[in-house]
Amino acid sequence: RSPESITIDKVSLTFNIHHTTEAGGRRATMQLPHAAVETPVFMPVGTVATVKAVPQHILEELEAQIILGNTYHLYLRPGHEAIRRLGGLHRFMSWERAILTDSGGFQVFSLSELRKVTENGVEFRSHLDGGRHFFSPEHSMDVQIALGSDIAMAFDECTEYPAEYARARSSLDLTLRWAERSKRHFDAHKYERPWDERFAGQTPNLFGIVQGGMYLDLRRESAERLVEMDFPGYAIGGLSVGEPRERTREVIEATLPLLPKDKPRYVMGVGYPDEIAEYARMGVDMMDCVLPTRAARHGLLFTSEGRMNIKNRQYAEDQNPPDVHCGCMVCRRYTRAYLRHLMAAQEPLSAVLNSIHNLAFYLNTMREVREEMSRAAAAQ
Ligand code: PRF
Ligand code: ZN
Repeated sequence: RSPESITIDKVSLTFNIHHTTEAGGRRATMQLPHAAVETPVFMPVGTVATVKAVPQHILEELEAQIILGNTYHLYLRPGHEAIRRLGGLHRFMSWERAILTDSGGFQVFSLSELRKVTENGVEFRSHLDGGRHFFSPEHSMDVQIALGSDIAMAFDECTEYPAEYARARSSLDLTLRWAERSKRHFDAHKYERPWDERFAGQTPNLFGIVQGGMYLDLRRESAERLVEMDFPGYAIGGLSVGEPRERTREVIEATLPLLPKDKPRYVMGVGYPDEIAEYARMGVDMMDCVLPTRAARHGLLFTSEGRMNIKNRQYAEDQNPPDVHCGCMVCRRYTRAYLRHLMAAQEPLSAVLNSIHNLAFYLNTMREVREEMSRAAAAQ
């Protein structure tokens, strides 16, 4: 439909691996339409076109390279057609770096009310006003294409935990049928992205999502079927749904070798700082999590000495920075006593400063893993 699609069809994602480690980790550059992303990367979550409490210019200063947006939320408000008319999500929120959008499946399951899952899709009521809506794989693709993200996700069902084998099996089968429908519709319509000069000849990229609950044979089948469909990247979904951490690691460890080595691999919705570092060292290239920003709003700070509840009385007259080993813009300037006061007084700045530090901590954690990989490669 777009005149560009007739004349140009540029590669929209390249993944250049610089170093690999014995443990299977890799340092790479993923080139997307809007930006290059150094991996392994942590992606801050910006559900409703904002990473809660953190303005875009500060995300840039923190060197966030790619952020998440959510199909479910942006479809409900302000609406994907409005965002398309406003030039796409990047222009709407004034973010020039990369954006990944989640397909809405997971959010429908975790947020909406009165869901009804059928072969065709999911009927649900909005968590905002109770209005009725329907999401199908095709509709999720239309919304993500209208947003103009760099990476779109297949429409999947995140199998709940715990799930019996038969339930995980039929949930996976549905997700695989939805993956095929997602891909077919996406490929037919990806040129209908909003007009954006950064796309010149390029399009969003669609990633497949491995499901299968905690059953390794289902995970294998899921990975194999998705690899046959040939996506430019693959996610591992259905984790961090209440299972013990050891299971999460086991599923990731079993699934990674089944995914193409030369394509990006993304684990959705994890985890604590030590977990994201561990998974990156195992060969996970991308991760996202609401934890740094959500915990920040509850006064929980991640530091080099572990977790710290800034509400605690013991910090009332503590003049140290939140994390003595962190050089972020918050730790360079403010004290624990001040952050505790802001929290006690329920001041909005509390959420801002806590979120900035936690994001800095997550982003620095991944930067250190990348540097560690380069040092290991240089020493060989
Ligand atoms: N599927 C999708 N998004 C997700 C997940 C999933 O399984 C998870 C898993 N916790 C987080 N976000 N589409
Ligand atoms: Zn800090």
